[in-house]
Amino acid sequence: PSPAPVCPAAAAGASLPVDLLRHHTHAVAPEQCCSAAVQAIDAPLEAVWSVVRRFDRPHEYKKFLKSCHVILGDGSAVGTLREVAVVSGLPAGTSTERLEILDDESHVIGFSVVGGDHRLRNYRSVTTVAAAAGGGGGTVVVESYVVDVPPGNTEEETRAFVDTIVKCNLQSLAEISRKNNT
Ligand code: A9S
Repeated sequence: PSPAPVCPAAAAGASLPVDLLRHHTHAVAPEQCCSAAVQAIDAPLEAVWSVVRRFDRPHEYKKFLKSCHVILGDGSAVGTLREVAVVSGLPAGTSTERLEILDDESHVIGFSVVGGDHRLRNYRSVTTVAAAAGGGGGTVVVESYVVDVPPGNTEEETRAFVDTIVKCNLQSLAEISRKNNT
């Protein structure tokens, strides 16, 4: 395969230290698209990370998911597979996802979609959690992704669909993290 271009999603996390920023720099093949979302959260890093790091419990904050079962691995080792069930009303039933990175020191988690009955082929995302600059005790979460553009859809449509889901998830994460902290 020819060398893939680098995703400009990295720009969205521009205020991150470079060691985190590199996790948001994705190779993007032709017929793929990528993007990133940033969420400031009014809760300490550990309150946010304790929710995000649970690869076995994504439905705790992702409201489009109704359940999750670990089908291979222990839930926190790279290579762990989970199968999530999607709430009704979405063009999907289940998704099979592989844990690609879980770093409790740098606060990085990433997974890839390896199967399921939905249209987001080769979805891959990375989420980083960092203390907000300025020492106010807040947290900044950056989530970036790359995915195949489904046949019949445009890049813009795909980004709009996925961005909506990712932003909803991050808002829900903010709410739960604040609650956990009070
Ligand atoms: O779960 C995530 O972190 C992010 C996304 C974009 C998940 C998308 C999804 O789970 C649905 C919500 C079901 C939408 C998948 C894999 C496919 C969809 O069509």
